[in-house]
Formats: sequence, structure tokens, C-alpha cells
Amino acid sequence: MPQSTQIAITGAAGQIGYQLAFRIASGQLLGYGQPLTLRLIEIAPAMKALEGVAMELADCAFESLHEVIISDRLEEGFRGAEYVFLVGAKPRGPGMERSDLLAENARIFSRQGAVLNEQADERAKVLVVGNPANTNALIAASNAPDMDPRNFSAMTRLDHNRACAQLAARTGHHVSSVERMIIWGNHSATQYPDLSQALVDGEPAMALVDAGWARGEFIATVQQRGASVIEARGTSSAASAASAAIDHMRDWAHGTRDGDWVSMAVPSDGSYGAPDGVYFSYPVRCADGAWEIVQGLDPDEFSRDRIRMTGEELLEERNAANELAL
Ligand code: NAX
Repeated sequence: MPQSTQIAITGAAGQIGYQLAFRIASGQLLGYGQPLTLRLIEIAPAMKALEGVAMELADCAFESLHEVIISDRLEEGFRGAEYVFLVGAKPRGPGMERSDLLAENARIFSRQGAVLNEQADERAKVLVVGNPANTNALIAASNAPDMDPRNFSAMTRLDHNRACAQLAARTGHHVSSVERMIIWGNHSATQYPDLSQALVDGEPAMALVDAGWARGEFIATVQQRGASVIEARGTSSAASAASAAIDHMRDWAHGTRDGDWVSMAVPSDGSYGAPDGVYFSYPVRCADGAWEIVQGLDPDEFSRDRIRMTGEELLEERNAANELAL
């Protein structure tokens, strides 16, 4: 029997956690039948709900699931973790400024980074989903000095998948025929969904759609998709977010499709004019458990402008986080 892979999820009794835990337990991350242990973490007031999640996980009788550990102690939850999904975060409350939100989450993610450094497998892959995801990833990585910052990333895969779905619908093709989509920058309203490099059934997307749509409605629809889901469902995207989190981690661990790439927010190296020292969403290719930023693309002036704007927002977030000196 191979060893059980240790997978930690924070915010595991929340909306996304409730989807994520079951999909992973069913084998969607590691492959059907691969043994795994779920280490589910919540804050104390949500522990009763988390007990219910653990009961339901047992009731699924999943072949892959060997053990479920539930805890409100990070030390226990992160122990030996090889894959870490940082989903739990402080939500924006009524009257709360963006700076307050950043400060509250900076405290959460600095502590999580420090405990990961002590307790997790030193090669653990850490995916930050909780918002503001890019800056939370930066803060967590900065507080884990013994871990490689490249082992932290933030999720823009939901935006990426949304963009692929919009392009597929517009061109009348199945979403699986869409390749080389890009989300640049921050997982926020300044993100830049860019289809200028995309292919649909091997053909350049720009030859299939008009430039006005590509630069206008397409971008706005992807940027505002989360708000549209809230308006329709009365609550924010959860199943699609969990699905994207698994896509992100699976491709990172097992590799991207030949000839294709995905969007991940990773430590910027200044490529394409993005600022250094932030977690910036780029097109990346993954192989052998590592990612590389796709090089050699030539963004036009419109794209460079958008990349600059979203980079400026990330710098502002980074500077605000630095002022907290966490
Ligand atoms: P919920 O409010 O349903 O669940 C969050 C859970 O996290 C709660 O159960 C809460 O008790 C727990 N929690 C809070 N602080 C914690 C801490 N310090 N340690 C452990 N657990 C903690 O939110 P949900 O809809 O699941 O969304 C979770 C996060 O994902 C939010 O920050 C949300 O903004 C973010 N999202 C990010 C996306 C992305 O693409 N990067 C898309 C989806 C989602 O909006």
C-alpha cells in the first residue's frame, strides 16, 4: 500500500471547502484510488460544522480517503502536509475598507506561512485561494523562510476557466478546444483576461472574434463573472472555484497539456514588465512538479497597458502589507 498523501485545506467548512474536500477525496486531484489523508482546518466557531463535513466524508465511503483529521490548530492541521489549499480568509464585512480587509488577512496569512514553515513538508505545494489571494500568497511565502517561494501560488485559474468558457461560447466550439488563454496580474477587478494568444481548434482566436468584443465585452464579462454568479445564486462561486483549485494543483503537480499553458499567480521575475516582488498571474507551463513562465510572447500596447495597471494595484497591496510589518 503506497503512503497516504497529506492534503490540508483551511476554511474547510466554508462554501468552497465543502466542494473541495469531496472532490479531492473522490480522487480528482491525485487520481482514483490513490490513498490520501484530508487535514481539514477551521476556526473554533466553525468546528461543529466541520464535524458534520467529516461525517459526510465518512458516509461517502471513498476508496481513496484513508483518514480525515479536523482541527482548529494550524500546527496539527499543517503537519506533514504535501498539498495545501489556503481557502479560509476573513470576508469583507459591512463598512470595511479594502485596507482593513488586507490587514486582517495579512495577520492570518503571515501566521499560516510561519506554521507551514515549521510543520508542512518542505516541498509542499501551497495554493492560496482566500482573497486578496495574490498578496496573501506573498505574505504567507515571506513568512516561510525555509520554503521555496516558488512553492506558493495564488489562484487565477477560475478566471482562466471562465475566459475559456466565454471564448468557446462565442465561437461555437467546445471549451476543450480552447488553448493558450491568459489571465495577467491580480485576482481582482484589474485582472486582464487576454485572448490575443489563444487558439480555438488550433486557429488563432483573434481571427474568429472581432477585436471590439475581445477588448471590451469579453474582458468585462470575465472580470464581472463572480458578481454575476452572486446576483443569480445569491451567494458566491463555490463549485467552480473548487474545480479550478483542483485544476490548478493537478496541472502544477502533474504537468500542463502539451503545447498549452495555464494561468497561475506566481512570484514575478519582472517578465512582461510586471513589477518584481509580487505574486503576478502569468501564462505558465508545468512539468515535473515545477512551473515556468511562458517567455517570448509579444503583448501589444493595449495589453502592456493593462499589465501595467494590474501590476500597479499589486504594488499598492504589497506596500500596504509591508507597512503592517508582519
Ligand atoms: P466562506 O465564507 O463560505 O468560507 C470561508 C471559511 O473559512 C469559513 O468557514 C470560515 O470559518 C473559514 N475561515 C476564516 N478564517 C479562517 C482562518 N484563519 N483559518 C481557517 N479557516 C478560516 O467563503 P468561500 O466562499 O468558501 O470563499 C473562501 C475564500 O475564497 C474567500 O476569501 C473568497 O473571497 C475566495 N475566493 C477566491 C477565488 C479566487 O479565484 N482566488 C474565487 C472564489 C472565492 O471568491
